[in-house]
Parts: sequence; structure tokens; C-alpha cells
Amino acid sequence: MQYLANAKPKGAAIPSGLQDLLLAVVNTCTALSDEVAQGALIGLLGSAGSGNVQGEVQQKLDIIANDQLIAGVKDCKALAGLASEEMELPLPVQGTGDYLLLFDPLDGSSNIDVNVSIGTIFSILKKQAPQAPLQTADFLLSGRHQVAAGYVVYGPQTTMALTLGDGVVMFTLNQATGEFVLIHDAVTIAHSTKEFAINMSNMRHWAEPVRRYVEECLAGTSGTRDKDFNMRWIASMVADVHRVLSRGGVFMYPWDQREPHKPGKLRLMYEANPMSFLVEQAGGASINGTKVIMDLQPTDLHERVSVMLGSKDEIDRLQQYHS
Ligand code: AHM
Ligand code: MG
Repeated sequence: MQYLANAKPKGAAIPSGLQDLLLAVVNTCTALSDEVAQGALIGLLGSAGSGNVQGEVQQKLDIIANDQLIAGVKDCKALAGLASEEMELPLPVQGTGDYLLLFDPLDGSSNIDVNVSIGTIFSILKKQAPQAPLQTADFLLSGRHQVAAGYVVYGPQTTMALTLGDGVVMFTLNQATGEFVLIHDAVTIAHSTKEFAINMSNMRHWAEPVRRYVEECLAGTSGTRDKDFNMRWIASMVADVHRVLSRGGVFMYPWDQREPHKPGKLRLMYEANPMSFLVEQAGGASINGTKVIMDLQPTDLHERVSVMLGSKDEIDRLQQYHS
């Protein structure tokens, strides 16, 4: 991928170890894109009959994508270790090194079998003590420590969004050559929007500020917002966030009282943080209600978080409703 060799985020070339790691992730996602496209033809659909550490049923593709990402990055010299939604504990790679990789290998698992967009989300952290042997605690860094983050969405097109901390770029996979081609060099999210995304079937369980926000959107021109809103819910965070990056909007998966002890459904370290990094770098905002997600100090690799992200004016409004 020529882009990685030429890019100069914040005026400096991407360190070679980080280039190698990003290239390994991109190459694995290129192969996954091809497999996802074949689905049932190569026996990829259906449940694996197992569960992950979060107590969720694993699909065959969850496990395949996880295994392939591990195989794809295991020779990266600068990668100390990795952590995944599908594994309880981190996996040492070199043990020492500059970088830590976190990923949701296959996001949107409930959409695999129905041929709706799914994807891979990744986050790369700078290891604080590169020479010290890897420990789980090394991963527990706030989103501000990310040096790169992105996703690949396997949809009608395979598209990747990437940030290296200096804006957001987008690529589409040329299926004929296997190359990701740059399609946007400065993705920006408009501050204002008329579109929101939330699973409305949970409405009766929401907290008051979220209910108020959505009720005001639903009231449209007859309410205080004085404009009509549109709603979308794909149930793949990758695809919903891709829409927000592409044409603005708000994406929410808030805390709700179905499981009151859980802060939310989505995972902080490999879903919310990388998406928040992309959204902030595109001029949007991302909060858990009261706090900025990238500032949260994680205490557990698999911790969950309430997520509200997208167009800045709407996120400011949501934060005000929560304060
Ligand atoms: P997954 O990582 O197991 O696929 O779960 C995360 C997904 C998100 O992509 C999506 O926003 C959400 O779960 C959809 O949840 P729901 O089915 O409750 O609407
Ligand atoms: Mg996910």
C-alpha cells in the first residue's frame, strides 16, 4: 500500500514498524474481504457453536477472522502483543516492542448470515515501556494513546477508514488488483445533521436524557428541534459509523436498564476507542453521555461503554442533556 510509505502525518514519515503492522492488518483484511464475499460457497456462514469471553455466541466467521488476523501480524517485529474481542487474554507476539494491537475481528456478527455489511475494527496503541515483558495492564491505556485506528467495512464495496492522528483518509479496495485505492484524503463530519442511528426497540429501557433526545428528533418540525430527522440502524457499528463519516449523523448505543450493571453493549478498547479516534479526527465528537470516550481510563480489556458519537452539535446537545 503505497500510501503508508508516502504519508507524513503531522509532518513525519510513519515509523517502519508501524508501517509493517498496518500493512499486515490491511493485507489480512483484503483476504477476509474475498472470503466474506464467498460466504456459503466456502462454508463460512453459521454459528461456531462456541461462546466468547463476553458470553456471546461465536459465528464461524468471528473465529476465522480472529485466527487470520493473528496469523497476519504474528511476524511483525514491532508488535509486542495483541488483544481481541474473541480472546479473554492478550496474546504476546514479540513480547516486547513499540506497539499493541487491539481488534474486533468481525464486527456486526448478527449480520453475517443475512448478507448485510460487516467489518473489522482495529486500534494500535504505543506501548509505554517497549522493552518490558508484556502484561495485560500494558493495554489499559486511554484512547488518547492510540497512534492509529481504523476499520474495514465489507459491504457493496470494501472500504477502509484510517487515522494516524492527523485527519482521516478513506480507501476502497480494487477487487481486481487487491489494492486499496485512496478515495478521500480529508474526511470531515458536518457539525449539523438530520439523521440518527439507534436500536429503537430498546427505547423503553433508555435513560431519560437519551429518551428526551430521540423523542425530540421524532417530533421533527412539530417539536422543539424544528426539523425532521431520518433514522437508520444497520446493527453493524462499522457500517453505521461509516455512514456517519460519509454523510454525518449521530450513532448511539447507550446504557440501558436491561442489564443496569453494564455501562453499555459496545466494548471500549476495540470498538468505541478506535471509532472515537476516527470521529474526532474527522471533526466530530464522541461521549459516553457525560464524558469524552477517548479520555476514559480503562480498567478491563473487555470493558463496555455507552457510546454516542458523530456530528458535533448533536453530541454537544446530548452531553448537555446528560449534565
Ligand atoms: P459484535 O461485535 O458481536 O458484532 O457486536 C457489536 C454490534 C455492533 O456492531 C452493533 O452496533 C451492535 O452490536 C448491534 O446490536 P443490536 O443487535 O443490539 O442492535
Ligand atoms: Mg463488534
